[in-house]
Amino acid sequence: MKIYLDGQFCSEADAKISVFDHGLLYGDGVFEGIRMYHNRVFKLREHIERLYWSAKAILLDIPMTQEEMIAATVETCRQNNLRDGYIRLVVTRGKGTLGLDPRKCPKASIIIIATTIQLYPEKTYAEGLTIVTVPTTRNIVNAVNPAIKSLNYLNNVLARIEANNAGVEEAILLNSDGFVAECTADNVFIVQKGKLYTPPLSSGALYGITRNTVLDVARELGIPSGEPSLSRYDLYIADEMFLTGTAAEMIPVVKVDGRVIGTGKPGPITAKLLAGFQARTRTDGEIIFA
Ligand code: PXG
Repeated sequence: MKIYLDGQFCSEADAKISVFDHGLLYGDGVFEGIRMYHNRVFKLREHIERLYWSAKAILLDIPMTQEEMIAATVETCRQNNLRDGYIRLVVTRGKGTLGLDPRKCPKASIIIIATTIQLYPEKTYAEGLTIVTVPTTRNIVNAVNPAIKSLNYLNNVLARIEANNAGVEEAILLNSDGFVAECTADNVFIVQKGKLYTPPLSSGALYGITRNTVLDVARELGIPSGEPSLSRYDLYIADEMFLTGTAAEMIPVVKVDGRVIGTGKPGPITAKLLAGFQARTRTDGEIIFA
């Protein structure tokens, strides 16, 4: 595996950062997870834009332009001879002192890892996930805003531990008002009487790129959609439910907190949206090998 680290490609063994990097010491940095499908980096421009928005929000200066970052990401896929797979892009505050003041970190570090991933077995996509809501609440927007894709994922890790303790693969986090925000690494959708709903961005959900894609596909298919506040009750009485995320893609949910969703099987509107999503992965994104 060849890893991009600060402008150079190196082996995994040589891809090292300082123990004084504030990404490690304080979770001070930002990241993206991106997919390649069929020789294209899916929605690369959108991911890079969001990375720079996250960096802007924490006043982190990324020492290259968005176009250069796009080129470096595509080149990392080429160096690893990958046409399908998963990219993890990390920008840390860089090496500093043991104090947390970011002014002591003169230069951000950029890491690009391109590899393969399968988050869930095929069976789970066919049969659907069982999930639970967990006690850990989504970060409030005026603390570390959950819209920032920061290296501070401890809130999400805690929720994932609670899912593990409950014997399930994902967790629904509610916001401090008690409404559904999202899962630990995915946005949430439900279908009710032919309409598609997902929590609003103000709920504390990430501005998900897969979420946006699914809303676009719904518009294209003429499926009405809305972004109202959703409570656990709304999930329990949904006809269909699924999660969206770059790594998980679109995954059906068939049980929440012991309540069977709809028929207990992935639903027909989920299937239509999935087909539309898969079609887009063939045509949308930067080409890797010309
Ligand atoms: N919510 C959160 C909190 C996320 O971190 C999503 C939603 C989905 O967003 P996109 O833009 O990918 O549709 C994410 C995605 C993983 C993994 O391994 C995924 C994410 C972060 C960390 C790990 O599945 N991000």
